[in-house]
Amino acid sequence: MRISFPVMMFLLLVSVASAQENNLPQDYLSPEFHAGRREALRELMPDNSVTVVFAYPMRKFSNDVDYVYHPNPDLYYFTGYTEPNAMLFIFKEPQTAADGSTYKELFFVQKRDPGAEQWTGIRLGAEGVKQKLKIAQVFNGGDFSKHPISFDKFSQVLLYGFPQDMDRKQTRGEGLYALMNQFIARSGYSDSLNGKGKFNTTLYYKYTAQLREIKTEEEIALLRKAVEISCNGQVEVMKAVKPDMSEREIQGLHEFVHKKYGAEEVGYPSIVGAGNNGCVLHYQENNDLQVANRMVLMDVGAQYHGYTADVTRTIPANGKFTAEQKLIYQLVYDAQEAAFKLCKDGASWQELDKVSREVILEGLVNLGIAKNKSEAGKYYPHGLGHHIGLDVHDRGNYGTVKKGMVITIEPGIYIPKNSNCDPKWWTIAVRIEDDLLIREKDYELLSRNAPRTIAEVENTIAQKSALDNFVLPPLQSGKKGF
Ligand SMILES: [Mn+2]
Repeated sequence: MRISFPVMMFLLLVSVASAQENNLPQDYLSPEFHAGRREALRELMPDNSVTVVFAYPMRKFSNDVDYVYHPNPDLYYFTGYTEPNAMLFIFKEPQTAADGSTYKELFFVQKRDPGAEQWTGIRLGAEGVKQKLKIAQVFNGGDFSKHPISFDKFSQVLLYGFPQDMDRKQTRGEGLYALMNQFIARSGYSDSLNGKGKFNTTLYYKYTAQLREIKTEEEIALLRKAVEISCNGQVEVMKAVKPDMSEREIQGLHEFVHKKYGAEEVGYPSIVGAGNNGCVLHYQENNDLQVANRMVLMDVGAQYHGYTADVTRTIPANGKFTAEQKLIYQLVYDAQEAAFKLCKDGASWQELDKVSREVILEGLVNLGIAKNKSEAGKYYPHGLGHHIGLDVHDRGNYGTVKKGMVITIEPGIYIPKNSNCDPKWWTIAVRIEDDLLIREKDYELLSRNAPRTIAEVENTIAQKSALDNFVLPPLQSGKKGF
């Protein structure tokens, strides 16, 4: 068949356009993953119960601008839905509709709205959720008031409770507040009942922790990627770092590398603290204009498709650790290694913490920084580690470490200015944080690509960086006559 030139051009344009439309990531969690998680929850739930999961609220950034929306990790885990204004019910037993059909879930989502979508982007709507996320019973939020479901008959309603800072006075419309208020009115729930009677927050927390703490293969693939991206960020920053850089600039380099690899967000506000700033555990001002000849503590994690890494490296900005810095760094490193050795299925969190803490406390006493272990404790004021996943401090138990968990091991020593020790130790802050996948007999160090020994760190800083030639012109806007 001969195709005329105009038709050919048309087909070409259509194919180019559709290729562009489809140029999207393909490695999201599958509908089967989410369905499997709902089924796993259902198996744990007690007889005659329902679990309720609400979307997170939108948060105001300024005037008529909202913060970038972050979905409730639980709702994402059970559905894959990333929009606000939604409410999910998961029933233990199949429920019977008026027409005799049965359903195991109900999902109310925000409706399509061309006017709103022109401003804030395409919504899936009920039909889109059915097709894309393969959930059977999906309705617009506005349909909840008409749905005949009754909550009287359930012996237990499992839910998290509502954020305390939410204004729930708004009752009209189809948004999250309307859904919550209608749920409250129809179920008899109130804040004072939270955790009492049939409203069970304890079981909700227990079951979601039990599920989310053990990662499936699909989740591990995303975490592996988030961690690898974060490690490459650490490597590139080590190669590029110079004493005249600012904390903000170093933060930007990490986050540029994350985005270059397609990570949407950081999993928590990036921590880049030079010298004494490293002693602030969750420092996030990052506003020191010159890291100078100090150590820089960099706790930065890429978030990829909802899953976040959590990797910390502490490096000398001028490329060489001082003698004192080396001694402290090596103590933290040894503490981390002591914990690593015990990491496997069945290990106890408490034991991991104890063994590695002992290394640090003893070391600080031996160096004369503290008179005894109890005094040394103030230089290590946090726990050894935590689960990572959809939350950086992911839900899970902290009793036994199990196969399939992904955890951080992050000992640290922080000696602030004016501490009760020789001033030569002051302002030294070191944290080394790695991400581990627990296996039956050992672990996989997911963050192995980030240099960790003193020699590896110094050798990486000595390497050239493409950014060495990336020089921006000085700003003129502060000058007279600009
Ligand atoms: Mn951490």
